[in-house]
Amino acid sequence: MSSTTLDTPPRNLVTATGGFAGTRRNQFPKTRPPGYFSPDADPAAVKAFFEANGYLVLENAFSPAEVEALKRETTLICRGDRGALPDHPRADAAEPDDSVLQRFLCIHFPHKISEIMTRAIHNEPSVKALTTVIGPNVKCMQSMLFIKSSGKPGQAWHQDEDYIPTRDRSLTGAWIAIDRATTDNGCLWVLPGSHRPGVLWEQKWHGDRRFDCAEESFGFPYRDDEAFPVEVEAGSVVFFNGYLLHRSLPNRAPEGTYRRSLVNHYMSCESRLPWSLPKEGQHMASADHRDIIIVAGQDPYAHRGYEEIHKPSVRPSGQGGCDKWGGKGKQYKD
Ligand SMILES: O=C(O)CCC(=O)C(=O)O
Repeated sequence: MSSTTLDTPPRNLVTATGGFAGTRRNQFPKTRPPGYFSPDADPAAVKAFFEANGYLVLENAFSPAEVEALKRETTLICRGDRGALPDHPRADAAEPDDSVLQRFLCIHFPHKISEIMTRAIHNEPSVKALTTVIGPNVKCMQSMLFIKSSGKPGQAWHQDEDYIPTRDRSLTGAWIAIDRATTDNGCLWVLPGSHRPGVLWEQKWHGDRRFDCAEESFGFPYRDDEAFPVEVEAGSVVFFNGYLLHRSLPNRAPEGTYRRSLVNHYMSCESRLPWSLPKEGQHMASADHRDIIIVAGQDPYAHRGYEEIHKPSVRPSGQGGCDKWGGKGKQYKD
């Protein structure tokens, strides 16, 4: 994976912080590793685990009915029934759902066209966890809906702050499992504790068919065999810090199965969000992307107003090449 460029940190990255503190309802995986919490868990334990490891799992955040609603909505979005998607005409009513879903790896900004996806951003147990790990004032700026049918690739090692920069390192992903996620169907893998150095590692093109068009971070002092597979039940949410190295592998489960997940990104309201270029005459340091949703507390910059900037887009899976995502230099090795 990577050459060592920093002093190698202790190998046992997961601290002994108690991971389970609440009412266990499901039995998957049968023995929960540290870091799996229920919505009634002690916030101090949640915060301690997250700060030490850079991730945590909140089980039963979404009810089975809410998960079913997200599943149905995913199909309607892919069919084009919630609004046009670039380069993807609305599906013919006669086309089976499976055939439609297989056209997509991921749709960015689904909340822009879907009330159900927007509602998920405000999911109560998730917001409680977010205020525990981020602070009282929380905003959301992005959503991504992964469909990932069998055969579809994963995403190489990366840190989300490489793409969505905050000023206070508060970026937090909330990865909502719409299907049970396992190592077979391409669950998330994390390098526990890798957020702590606060370094954004360089990135390069990987050329590896296991992964989509996004580049891969390299040069960090962690090995693949230190990674933890975050296997979760549908309805669980994996929270992870924007500096945490994470990846996912392809869905290798039998044909006709999916690993759907909705990933929403949040940060503190106190931080400006230098995500889009400054406006004319504006200094880079005052740039503040205002296409945001306040989910908790106060927005100290409310006087700046809010904007609608993003529209849904379809993320390339790499199957048709990566020309539209990073240029023509990106060739797969095979
Ligand atoms: O769900 C996946 O496969 C990858 C998600 C991811 O890397 C992210 O949300 O940053």
